[in-house]
Amino acid sequence: MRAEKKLLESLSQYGLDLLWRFDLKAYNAFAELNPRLHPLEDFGHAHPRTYLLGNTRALWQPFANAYVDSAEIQKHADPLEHYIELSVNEVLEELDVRGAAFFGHESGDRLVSLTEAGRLTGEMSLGPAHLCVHSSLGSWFGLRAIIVLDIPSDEFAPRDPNLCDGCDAPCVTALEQARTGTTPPTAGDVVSNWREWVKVRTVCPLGEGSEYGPQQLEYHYTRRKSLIYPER
Ligand code: B12
Repeated sequence: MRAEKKLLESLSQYGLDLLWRFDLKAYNAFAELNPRLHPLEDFGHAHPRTYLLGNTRALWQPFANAYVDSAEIQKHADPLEHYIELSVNEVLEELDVRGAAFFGHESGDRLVSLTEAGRLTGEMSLGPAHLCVHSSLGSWFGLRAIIVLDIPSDEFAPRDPNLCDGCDAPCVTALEQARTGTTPPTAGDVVSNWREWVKVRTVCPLGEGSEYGPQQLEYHYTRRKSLIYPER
């Protein structure tokens, strides 16, 4: 547990404030069934200690401060993704165990399904609008990476909290209204109609009080660099 505490403390300084455990073996079994996914490094353990890393709105200030201070982050095509990689890699290097990180923005052989990892944590439900939903955060959180540590662990059997049971799913109506373009939708479709896409989150009965601030919100949907400055 020492490594876990240190990991969360270090990552939180970068605004990466959510860390949930899940079973890599169960994820790898899911990946085997999906032709686009690949089983992830397990360091030779049946159940290596594995985490899903995410963030709440706490990410914005540390990220915006780092962006203002670093010409390297500023010139990167995707500053937020670059900031997350830099931060996680730095934290992993400081640990006294080996670790591997697989980021949500990677593709090809390194594509991961963070929503499946989310489901396997037992801390959230995968809602009908393809977003993971948490009892207090609603869908107001980002999922960033899977972190595997070279530490043996036990099997971990999650219990689905079934948070969407009994809900009349206003998110599905909002999703249908937001989807004006191609099937499946592209990132470009989301940018061009982003205010409608935001409603998929705001109509959820969960997550009140966890909403992103205005800049973080618009940035996540549009990736417009001019929005990156610390919120006042
Ligand atoms: C590709 C992608 C998209 C594509 C989906 C294209 C499609 N298939 O229809 C587009 C560009 C439309 C999209 C949009 C958005 N996405 Co998206 N997306 C991803 C990404 C990078 C990869 C998904 C993937 O291919 N997984 C691999 C496959 C094999 O695994 P899978 O579990 O079967 O994945 C499927 C579903 O996840 C689904 N899916 C994922 N997003 C969406 C969105 C829509 C509208 C639909 C129909 C399906 C869908 O499509 C995948 C392939 O079939 C993930 C990050 C990740 N690596 O997991 C984020 C991710 C799922 N997206 C996320 C978010 C937040 C969004 C947006 C709200 C924009 C944003 N960045 O804030 C929007 C709107 C989503 C909504 N439902 O309202 C979050 C979800 C967080 C959460 N709380 O659940 C993730 C985890 C990224 C993150 N940074 O946190 N996304």
